Amino acid sequence: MAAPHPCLIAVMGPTGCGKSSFISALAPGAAVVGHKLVSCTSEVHLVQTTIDGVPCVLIDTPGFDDTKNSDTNTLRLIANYLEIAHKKGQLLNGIVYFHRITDNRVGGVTAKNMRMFRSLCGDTALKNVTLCTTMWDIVNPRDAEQRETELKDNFWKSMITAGSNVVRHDGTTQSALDIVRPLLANEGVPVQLQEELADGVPLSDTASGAQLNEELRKLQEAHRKEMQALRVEMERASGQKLRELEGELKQESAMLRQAQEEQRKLLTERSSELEELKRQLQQQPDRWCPIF
Ligand SMILES: Nc1nc2c(ncn2[C@@H]2O[C@H](COP(=O)(O)OP(=O)(O)OP(=O)(O)O)[C@@H](O)[C@H]2O)c(=O)[nH]1
Ligand SMILES: [Mg+2]
Repeated sequence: MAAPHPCLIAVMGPTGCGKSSFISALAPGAAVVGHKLVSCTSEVHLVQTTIDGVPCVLIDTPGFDDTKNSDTNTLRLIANYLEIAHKKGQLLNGIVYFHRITDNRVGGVTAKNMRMFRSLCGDTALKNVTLCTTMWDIVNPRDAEQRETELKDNFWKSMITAGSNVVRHDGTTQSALDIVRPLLANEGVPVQLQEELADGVPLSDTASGAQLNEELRKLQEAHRKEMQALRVEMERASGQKLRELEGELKQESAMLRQAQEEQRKLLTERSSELEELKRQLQQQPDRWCPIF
């Protein structure tokens, strides 16, 4: 008889919010925790462990706005892993989405990560989602509680209504276990991205692909506006100031090209990447759970 599927838990959220630390608390030494301003996890990492006797695979993912990887690469990577697992009939028993309670507003990168997560997850899988806040130890408790209430009443309201849970993680193994234990009993669900890919929808046309496309369009618009403003300023500048503005214009122009390149890359076929990933996964030495 085939071995039962292990429990599959994806860990997602912006860079530096404590995803790998959480996994390390459950499987010491298995995940790489960052200590610098740059992103640490730029690849998807699979961590195998046993929790209360239940074999588990934890998927450590990079966040969008990773300093080492483009958002397009991040989405492609996550999509490749999720597609392979789905094809093998392995659904997600839990998805833990991380958020730093130290963030005093949900804007920029934090908001982008939430939008990307929502479009990737869809609605059906929300019952298996745990929204987990970290960094409670370095924030004024009253401010943090106020932010948590705001998240629950606003940004996370529809997710909570659809069955998502909100928890606090204090960094300890006990806290990580308390968060994961309820997920072990969940029935697996596909996320929207997996269903779309299984239906043959190209990544760029999936909800998360379309969301990323929109993020890249807005980014290009912002760079174009900035370049326009710099050109106006340059007309009145001379000497050192002019050279500085020319440098800034060059930088903006490079960032615009990069965003355009990312948009193009979103459209390119993934079949060879998928084959390469399958080959790599099959070569893993201790494949006690053939999910991937
Ligand atoms: N004070 C405090 N620091 C934390 C907490 N959780 C994580 N950290 C620290 O935050 C930094 C980033 O943590 P990681 O676990 O690497 O974050 P990540 O989400 O995996 O980041 P990426 O891999 O870059 O996406 C590390 O220095 C951790 O030690 C927490 O609850 N409180
Ligand atoms: Mg990490």
